[in-house]
Amino acid sequence: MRTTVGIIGGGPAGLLLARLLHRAGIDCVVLESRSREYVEQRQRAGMLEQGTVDALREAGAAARLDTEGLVHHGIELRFDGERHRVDFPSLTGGRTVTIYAQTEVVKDLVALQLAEGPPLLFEAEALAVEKPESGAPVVRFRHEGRERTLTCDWVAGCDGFHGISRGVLPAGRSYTRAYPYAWLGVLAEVAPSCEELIYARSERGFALHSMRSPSVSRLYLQVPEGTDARDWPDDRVWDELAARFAVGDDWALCRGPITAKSVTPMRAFVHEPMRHGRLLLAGDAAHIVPPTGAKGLNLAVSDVRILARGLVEWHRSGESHVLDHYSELCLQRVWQATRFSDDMTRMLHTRPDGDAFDHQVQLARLRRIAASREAAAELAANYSGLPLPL
Ligand code: RFL
Ligand code: PHB
Repeated sequence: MRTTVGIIGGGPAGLLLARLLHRAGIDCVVLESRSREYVEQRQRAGMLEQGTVDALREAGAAARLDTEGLVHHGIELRFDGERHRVDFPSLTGGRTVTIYAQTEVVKDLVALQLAEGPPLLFEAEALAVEKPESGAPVVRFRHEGRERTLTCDWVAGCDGFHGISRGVLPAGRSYTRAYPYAWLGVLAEVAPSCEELIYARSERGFALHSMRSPSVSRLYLQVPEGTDARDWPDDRVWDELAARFAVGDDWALCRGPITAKSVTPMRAFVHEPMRHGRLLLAGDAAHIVPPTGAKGLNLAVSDVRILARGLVEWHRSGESHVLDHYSELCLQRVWQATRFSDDMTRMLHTRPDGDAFDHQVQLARLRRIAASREAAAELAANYSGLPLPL
């Protein structure tokens, strides 16, 4: 097989890249190791920045997002029994965010891809990328029991944190941070108890109230690293959430049947550079952030926007100015998002070795956001999404 751009991974990064290239008349092939059912059900992100929504619109993939997405104008911070709302439009010159699950973004992109092309192969596992320094890199992959090759002009490694692409790059430099706690995430068949997301800091630990639709809630609890979800029966989850969200008024948490439960470790990772020869990494393949800032999916999309621009420029004019600066262009935004995610994580979680000093400093940070327009505006600008560097 031969194509212009070989895309490894059919998550949001790979699927959106394929769609943007297809719209620009550039052919590509997407190889996804898992089945369609698996990628469409994998529970993950829910918050889309304005720039992510715009990119999906530009890709012609926002029809359902525009009708079913929930536009949010702010978030609520809860701490010390108080609540404080951060209003995005008034602090950022009109920006909003949209709640629309990653599962739905993936379903929409897969449906378009299967209907209009370019080819998307499920259960096609990339095994290696050969000759990335040459003008014709080759992806070796396994599909329907056979080993095959895909010869490309460029290869996009969009295969997530556990993929093979990053390992093809020469050593480079990696930065990691492991946080000493994890998140227990649940999906519940109950109307959200709030109109906007609630980020709660309590002495019992962090809790987040998010949602998927007017009838489905998504909630998270900080739990110790290594927690087994089976140790958290539904009543225990609801009791702990209610205790962490408690405020001094008549707000109440609505309970309902829990349909999914999973534990996610909290870590940050950045690999530099994001390009080697004709292999370019995008999304979780190159970097991950703790989910407290809701940045992972949004960063994957901003990498892909830059990558698509570079590939379109190269295809139309033979120029590779954007591709030559791909890594620096992406990493500026990646490090800003990593910094923001780290700040939010530290401000809201209780450390197992934390003491009264840590507790007071966290509260002082939260009170500063509640009291100062400048501090709130800084949070709002980062949360709703910093501009693309081009
Ligand atoms: P993905 O989604 O991991 O997709 C990579 C795809 O590559 C496939 N693959 C291979 N295919 C072929 N050959 C191989 N050898 C392959 N190896 C792997 C995989 O099967 C997969 O389909 O990466 P991508 O596309 O870069 O997208 C990144 C996002 O998925 C991720 O950053 C977000 O989900 C992170 N995240 C959040 N991001 C946000 O922007 N907002 C949020 O609110 C948010 N909440 C979250 C999150 C992540 C979470 N977890 C579970 C880590 C909440 C949670 C709990
Ligand atoms: C989600 O809806 O899954 C979600 C929202 C905000 C976050 C993390 C996850 O910070």
